[in-house]
Amino acid sequence: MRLFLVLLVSLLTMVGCAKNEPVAETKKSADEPLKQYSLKGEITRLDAENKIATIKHEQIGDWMGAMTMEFPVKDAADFAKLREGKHIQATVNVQGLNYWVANVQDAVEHAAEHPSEPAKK
Ligand SMILES: [Cu+2]
Repeated sequence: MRLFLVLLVSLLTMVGCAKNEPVAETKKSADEPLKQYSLKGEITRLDAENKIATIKHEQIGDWMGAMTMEFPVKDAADFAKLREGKHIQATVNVQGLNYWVANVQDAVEHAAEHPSEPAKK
């Protein structure tokens, strides 16, 4: 009986350890649902080595207000479309704490608004 208890305790300990493996940190963002927002802004700086664009952007849905910040651009073809001073529209993918820009296009003139876009909360 005592042997059984010892085995049970060590088994439980192992299970406990397995649960606490450091997978949690990387898993967190990947498990989050992917959200997509449309972005409009002007490229103010490009870091070709790290494929990071600094974009002075307008309000991005309910994600963030207008500001200038750096965005990773994962796709090389998208990054190749970027020029400093250029106005673009694109999609911002947001997943947990990660975000990146995709679907880069030349900005459409200001007349085109987004009346069909529902207010998401
Ligand atoms: Cu921002």
